[in-house]
Amino acid sequence: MNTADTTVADPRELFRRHPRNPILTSADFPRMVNATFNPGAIEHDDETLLLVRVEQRTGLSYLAVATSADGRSGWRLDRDRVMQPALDSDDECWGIEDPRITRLDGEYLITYTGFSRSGPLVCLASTTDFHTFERRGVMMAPEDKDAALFPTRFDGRYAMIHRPSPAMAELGCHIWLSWSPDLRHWGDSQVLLPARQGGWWDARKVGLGPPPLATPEGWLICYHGVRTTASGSIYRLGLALLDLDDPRVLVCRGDEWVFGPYAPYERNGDVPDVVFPCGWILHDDGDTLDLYYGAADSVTCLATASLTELLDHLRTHPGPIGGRTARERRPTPPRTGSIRPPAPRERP
Ligand code: BMA
Repeated sequence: MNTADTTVADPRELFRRHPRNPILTSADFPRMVNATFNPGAIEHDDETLLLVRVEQRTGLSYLAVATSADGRSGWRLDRDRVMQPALDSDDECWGIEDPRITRLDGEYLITYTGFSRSGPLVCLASTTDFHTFERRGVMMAPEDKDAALFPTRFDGRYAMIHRPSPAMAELGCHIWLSWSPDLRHWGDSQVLLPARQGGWWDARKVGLGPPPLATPEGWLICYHGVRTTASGSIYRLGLALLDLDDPRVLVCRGDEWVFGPYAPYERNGDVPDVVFPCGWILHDDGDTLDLYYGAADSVTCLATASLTELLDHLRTHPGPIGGRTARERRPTPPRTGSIRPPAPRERP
């Protein structure tokens, strides 16, 4: 291992850190803030747009827009392009965090965590320009977070991945999938990707990273897995694939983590040993995938991978799905009168 290069853990790593990481820090903000991390990402107006979580020196977070022509440098922060929490509401009284952006039906849908009086919950906002944001309300009651919408509907219904937390922490925090006809009423919920058990890197807690990405082999999922150690938690990233037409079916889940804290800015910060992506952008070549992530709950970073290599990796590193096989995980067919299973997806 080359200990002199702090950006390359091992040349065989699938994700390569940008040499100028961190690409955004609190020093880039005109006003003093504590940290900027866990960004959502999307292409908008021929630019890369990040919606970064900005933690103020009050401890509460808001969301700020940062744009760049190449997605790597020259980030512009516009004082007026921000989404502030509704501090007078129960839902967001302690800030808003960790946005994921999905383009659907001509608008951008932003799922984010509201820090409510009863803990984290899942909220929705929409925008067409990232100048003004319309609040669409709470979608999942507390405790729930790490939510993102699919960029398509299935048989007319919206699908959302999210992560409720059980009151009994020893049961583990698993990733769920829920359905809605209108983005307000959610149901038909099921565990999609459970935390594994015992010695696994993703044994205690898992949560979705960026929104699902349509690939020829299925919906690519990047999720964080949390390992608790004697000196704290380690947040690492793994991959899984869902069936393109029926995302309830977990087709494959990798065994190893594919990205973890290594560089100093990931190992040191407010919360050490955390990499936490909320957005990724696939380039026009259909292969270059830019992953935008928060490091150590302090700064915003970029790592790049080849989609082909990620899919190859999943093919060659299949792991246990979490105790049950994909077939067993498929819900029993609905009885007469209940909601129909999703039909083939409408292509994004
Ligand atoms: C998660 C979220 C993230 C945070 C991570 C590590 O539960 O709250 O916002 O980055 O923990 O602290």
